[in-house]
Amino acid sequence: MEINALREAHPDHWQKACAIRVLTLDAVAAANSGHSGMPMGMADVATVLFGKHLKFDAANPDWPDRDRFVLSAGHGSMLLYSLLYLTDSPDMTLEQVKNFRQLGSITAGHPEYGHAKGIETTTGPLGQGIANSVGFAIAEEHLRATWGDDLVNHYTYVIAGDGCLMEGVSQEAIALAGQQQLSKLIVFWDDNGITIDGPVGIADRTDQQGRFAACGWHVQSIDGHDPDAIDRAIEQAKADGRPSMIACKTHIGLGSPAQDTSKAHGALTDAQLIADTRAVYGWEHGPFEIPGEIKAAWEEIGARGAAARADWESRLAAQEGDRRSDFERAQSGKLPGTLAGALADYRAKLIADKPKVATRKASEMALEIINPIVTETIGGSADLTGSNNTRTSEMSDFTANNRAGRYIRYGVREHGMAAAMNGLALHGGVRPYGGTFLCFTDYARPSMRLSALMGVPVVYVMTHDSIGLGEDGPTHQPVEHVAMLRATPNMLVFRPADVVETAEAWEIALEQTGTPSVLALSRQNLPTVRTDNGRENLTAKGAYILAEAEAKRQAILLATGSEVSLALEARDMLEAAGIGTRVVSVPCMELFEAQPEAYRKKVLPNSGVRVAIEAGVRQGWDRWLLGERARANKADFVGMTGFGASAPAEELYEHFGITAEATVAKVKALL
Ligand SMILES: Cc1ncc(C[n+]2csc(CCOP(=O)(O)OP(=O)(O)O)c2C)c(N)n1
Ligand SMILES: [Mg+2]
Repeated sequence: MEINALREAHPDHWQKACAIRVLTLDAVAAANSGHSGMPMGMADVATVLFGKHLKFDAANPDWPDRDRFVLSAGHGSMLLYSLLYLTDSPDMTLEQVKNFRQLGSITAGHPEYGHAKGIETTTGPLGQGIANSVGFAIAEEHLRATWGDDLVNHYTYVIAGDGCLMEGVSQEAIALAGQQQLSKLIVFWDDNGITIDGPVGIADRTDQQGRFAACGWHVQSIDGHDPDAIDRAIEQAKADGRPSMIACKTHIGLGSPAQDTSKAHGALTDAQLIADTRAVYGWEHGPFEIPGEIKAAWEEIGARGAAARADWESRLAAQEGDRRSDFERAQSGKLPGTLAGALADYRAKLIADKPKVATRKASEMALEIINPIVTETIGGSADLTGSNNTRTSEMSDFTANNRAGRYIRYGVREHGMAAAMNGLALHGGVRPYGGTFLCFTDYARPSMRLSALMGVPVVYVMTHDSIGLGEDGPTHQPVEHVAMLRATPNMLVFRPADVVETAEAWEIALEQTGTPSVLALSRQNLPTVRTDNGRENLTAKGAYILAEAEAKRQAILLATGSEVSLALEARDMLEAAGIGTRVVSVPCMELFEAQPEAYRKKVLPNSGVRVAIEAGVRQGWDRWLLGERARANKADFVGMTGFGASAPAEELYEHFGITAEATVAKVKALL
């Protein structure tokens, strides 16, 4: 639609959409940075979506049964900030919009979860939002099956750009959504034909509509500036039983001299350009000035869902028995009160039985206790269920025909799985965990980083955690991954030594409300090394004295996971030689770092020599080997310095010198 025709045919719509456009121009100009073109191009779609379809109540932006709106093309953040401000969402004041991209404002360069209510997820890394949205839609389907449609019944809407659809993760997300027939997922593709380097055609000739259709989606194509066409397309998308993609032909930077060029992608700050664009819009108001009647029209839209929300509140209040408190507990992320006792009893039994199992098996055993109690868990694996041991006995698969199922077959889609789990966690009411091999953290990592940045308590069950996996060889043997994960802020990295520590790690991971966790778990069987004190969760301290020196203490061995039993062997040999040796198990460095100095000093006093043992690279260990009262010439490391190899695990440990003997030799050399 030409601008003049649009203005004449839909004057009210035009004014509302222009409010988004000029706020974007003004905020980007004030910040002297940002992205003007996308909000200017998608303002019509957003105006129709918010104006006529999105179920929300601006005054209560965290109402659990609201429709979710995900701005996958996160660089267009001013679209979202404008919408929140115009509809009168409580966090988003005009001051915040004026402080776009400034330190301390909630209007960050890209939308950040937690800055303002109404920002459903952090986007900016292209493709993440559309992949999160699959998790949002799965959560909705599952919770609707669980609680009934009087409590849960909403849509997930997404705006994705060319960049989102070029990113590989979009394919994983689209395929998963198609397979699961997520009919309440509706994606608007901002089909503007432009990315940063120029026209999309210089790098891509994909038939996007064909691609979505091939994955089982309902597909439409419309003029993304025509309000009637947008409205009709949304109606049809809602009516179809498949997830829907609406290709919206738009003009990036609509109405500006930069329209339809990649110049419009970024910051349009030139004063003359902005003035000319305002003139094209027929917008005669000053910077950040929204006339009262246009603001009022938007506020009316913001209040449109108030009655629906109030009705929902009364339906929640009218629930029978414990249903209301159960629903609210699951929403809050609080664990059922009975879990801690059940896990403590379970650990006491393990200490009595001393099973020798792989920690991946230990994880399954812990989940067999957890899943019947914490019924909001949603498990899954990226096609490695039998290896990750993520599916417990009472779980059934979540499918199009079984929405009550709590186990997701993510397929061979680690990145899509991690992104979907972020969406599940962000939706609320469910607790997602999912597995793959630790080495394939690399394939999931962009979303894992966002779990940490957003502070969502996803649990990553990463098995086959070292050369100890053996014959699959160096392609599958993680070496640097634990270090990389430990380097990630706000992430708990557990490498439990045995069945007891694994159960403890699970308890801590589930207690988190603002931090994701990684469980690095062994393929190979490991003896139970914790032989006393099952009731206190010692993993919660991050590191603790597992075995005290008997002879006068001269050495401290620190180890994690499968290497803890090696450390105990080395201790026996050293004690036999008259060298008193303490073994410290270090299941979680982050939690140990958080302990008070007095506790850390008790565990790591300033005497004797220290050797750490971990079948990975040394990076990350030096704090404990060189700092914390240690001396550089009195510390050493037993681990990996390069990639692994393909051979039976025991031979690999010998080959790479990760043995009790090598540990003893290093201690003796230091003494
Ligand atoms: C994973 C990732 N890679 C690169 C970027 C940098 N980047 C931001 S926007 C963009 C181009 C996106 O094009 P499109 O989605 O078509 O947005 P439009 O130009 O239409 O606004 C790029 C490469 C990013 N944000 N995320
Ligand atoms: Mg584009």
